[in-house]
Amino acid sequence: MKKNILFTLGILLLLSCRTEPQSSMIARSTIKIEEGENRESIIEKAAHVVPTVNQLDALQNEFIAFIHFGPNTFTRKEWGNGMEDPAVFDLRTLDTDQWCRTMKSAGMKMVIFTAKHHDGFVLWQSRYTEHGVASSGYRNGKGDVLKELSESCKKYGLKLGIYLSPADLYQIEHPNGLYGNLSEYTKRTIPRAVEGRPFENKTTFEFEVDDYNEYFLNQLFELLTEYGDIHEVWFDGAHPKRKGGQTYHYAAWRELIRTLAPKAVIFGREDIRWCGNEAGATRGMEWNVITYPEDPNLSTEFSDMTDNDLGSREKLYTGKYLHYQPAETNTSIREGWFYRDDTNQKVRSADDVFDIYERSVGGNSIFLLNIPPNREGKFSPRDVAVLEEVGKRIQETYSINLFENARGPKKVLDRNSDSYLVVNNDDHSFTISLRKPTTINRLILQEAIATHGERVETHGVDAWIDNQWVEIAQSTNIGYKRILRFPEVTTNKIRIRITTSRLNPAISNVSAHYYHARPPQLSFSRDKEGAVTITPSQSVFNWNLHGENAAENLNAGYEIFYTLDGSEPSRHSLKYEEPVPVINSELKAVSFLNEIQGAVERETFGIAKKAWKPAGVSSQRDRHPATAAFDANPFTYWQSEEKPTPHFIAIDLGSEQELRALVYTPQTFYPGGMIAKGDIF
Ligand code: FUL
Repeated sequence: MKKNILFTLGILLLLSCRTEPQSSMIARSTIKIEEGENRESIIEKAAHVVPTVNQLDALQNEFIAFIHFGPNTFTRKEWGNGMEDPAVFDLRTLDTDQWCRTMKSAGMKMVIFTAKHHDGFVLWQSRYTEHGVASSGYRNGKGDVLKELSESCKKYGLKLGIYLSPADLYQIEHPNGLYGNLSEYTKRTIPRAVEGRPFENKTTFEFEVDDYNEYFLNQLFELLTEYGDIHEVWFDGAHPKRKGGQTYHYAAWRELIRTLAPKAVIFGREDIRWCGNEAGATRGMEWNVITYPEDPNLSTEFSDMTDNDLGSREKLYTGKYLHYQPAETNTSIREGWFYRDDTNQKVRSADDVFDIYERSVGGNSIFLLNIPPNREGKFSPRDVAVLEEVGKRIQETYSINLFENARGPKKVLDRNSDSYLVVNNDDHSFTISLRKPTTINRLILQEAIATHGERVETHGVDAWIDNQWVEIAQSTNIGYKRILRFPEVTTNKIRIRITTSRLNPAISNVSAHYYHARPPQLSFSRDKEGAVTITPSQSVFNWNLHGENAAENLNAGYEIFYTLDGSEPSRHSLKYEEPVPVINSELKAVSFLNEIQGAVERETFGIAKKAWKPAGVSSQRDRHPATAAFDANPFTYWQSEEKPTPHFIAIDLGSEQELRALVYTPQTFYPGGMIAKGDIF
C-alpha cells in the first residue's frame, strides 16, 4: 500500500511570502485526469503530484550500485541459456567486503544484486530449486552469495536491493520446469512449507496462482524475509525467451512485497521507472511526473519509457493518470553487464562516470551504476580505481558549499530540505550575496518536491560581473535536483530566475560549488575516410544537452598531443587540432591540463572504409540496413529479419587488401541481437 504525503496548499501558504492562487487540491503520488478536463486543471494537478516516502528515500540515495554476478561471469556471456551445469559457477573466493568498501568510497548508498538472472541460477540457498549456488562447488554447496553481501552491507552501512528475473530459462528449458508448464491457477499458500527449513517470519499469504507464480512468490518470500531490510525489488522487463503463454500474477507479487518489505520501492512498474536506455544517456528535461493510460498502481504492463519527452505539458494533456515515478539512469561501468576480462572489456573512465553522475543525479534521476565482480569474487582493480576517483571528485566538489556564509533567502541556504521558499514575487527571482568574490562553476538547485512536487519548467542564473547581471546558465526543470555546469565565474552575487513554472514553485536548496578540472581521459572515433577525432572520453550518446558542452565544462582548458609512430606522446609530440588520418597504424594520445598529464589512450586502426560497398545480405530491416554495419558510426547497426538463416552480410572492399584481422562491434543499445557464433570468408 502506498503511503502518500498529504499536504494541503493551505498549510503551504503560511510559508510563502505572498499568497498562491487558492487551491484545495491534495498532493498525492497518483492523480487521475477526468474525461474532458481542461489544460489548466491538468497542470494544476501535475503540480500536486508528489513522491511517496519510499520514492523520496530512493531519490535521496542518489548514487547506487548494480551487481551482475552468476554463471555468466564464468562463461563470459551476457545471457546464459538456462542449461548451464551449476559447476560452471566455479567460485573459489569471494570478498563482498571489498565490494562494499569500494561502493562506499564512491559515495553510493545502496546495492542491487542479481539474486537470479535470466538463466534461472540462484545465488542464495533457496528451498525451491537446486539450480543454484547450492549445487556448485562454492563452500561445498553451502555458500550463499546474497547472505555474504547482506552481511557486508550491514557492516558498511549500505542498503540492499534485489534483482529477481521474471524470465527464467532454467524453468523454461528443464523437462520439469515450472515456467509456462500450463499448470492451473489454484489457491496456494505462500511460502510453501519445506521440511527441515522453517521460516522465522510466520506471515503467510493465500494466492490463486499457477506453478511458476508460486515458485516466484516463494523465492520472493525467502529474499524479503531472510536477508535484512530490502530497499528495492528490481523486475527486469527483458525476456530472452517465453513459453506456454506464461503470465505473471503481478498483483500477488506486489502484495507480498508491500507486506514483507514496506521500505522497498519496486522497479519496473509503479515506483521507479527505467530511464529508456542502458548507455548512460540522460534527458535534458527529465520530469518525474509522467502519464499513464491506466492506473499505474493496478496495471501489470511495462510502459514504453524510451521517448525523449515523457512529461512536458503537451504529454500531460494526453494522459489518463498523472503519476510520480523517478527514473533510474542504469548503465554499466564495463562494456556489458557481466565481467568478461581485463584486457578487452572496456571500463568507463572516471571522467565518464563523474559526467553521468552530474547529468543523472543532477538531472532529477537516480544513478544506478553496474559493477560486475570478476571470477575471483572481487571488483577488478581498474573498476576500483575509477570508483575511488569518482568518489573523491564527488566529495571534493559537492561537500564544500561556497554559499555557506552567503546572504539571501534563509530557507534555500539552510541545507534543510524541509524548509523552502515559494517564489512568487513579480519577477520570480531571488538573489544570493557572497561575502567576498568567489569562483564557482557548479550550482545545485532543488525543489521542495515532497510537498510541492515538480513545478519549475525553465530557469536561468545570472552572476554580478563588472557591475551588471550576466547570464551564466539556463536550463529547464529542476525537481529533486538540478546540477548546473558552466565555465567558471568569479562573482559576489548570484540571481536565480524562474522563467516558467506550473503554479508557484518552492525551492528548498541552492548551493554553489567548484569542480577542479582534470586532464580528461581520451577516446577516439574514426570516420569512413579514416580520419580520427579525439575527444574527452564520455558518453557521446545524449538525448539533449541543451547546448551545454559537457566535456568542455568538465575539463575546460585541456590540450591534446599524439603520435603515430608508436612512441609515447608528450608535450613535444604533434598537437591535436583537427581530425587526424590514421590508416594501418597505432594512434597514441594524451591530454594536458595545467601541466598535469592525463592517461595515454591508444588504438590500432586498420584500413579505411571509404570504398566499402554492400555485396550481399541475407536480410535487413529498413531502419537497420547492412550498410549500417560498416558506416563507421557505432550508433547505427545492421539487423536481420528472423529468416532466412544463416544470417550474413558480404562487403566489397573496393580493391584487393591484405587482411590480418577483422574487428566486430556488437550494438549495445538492446540486449538481443548479438552474434553467438559465425564464420568469416
Ligand atoms: C536487461 C537484461 O537483459 C540485462 O542482462 C541486464 O540485467 C540489464 C540490467 O537489464 O534487460
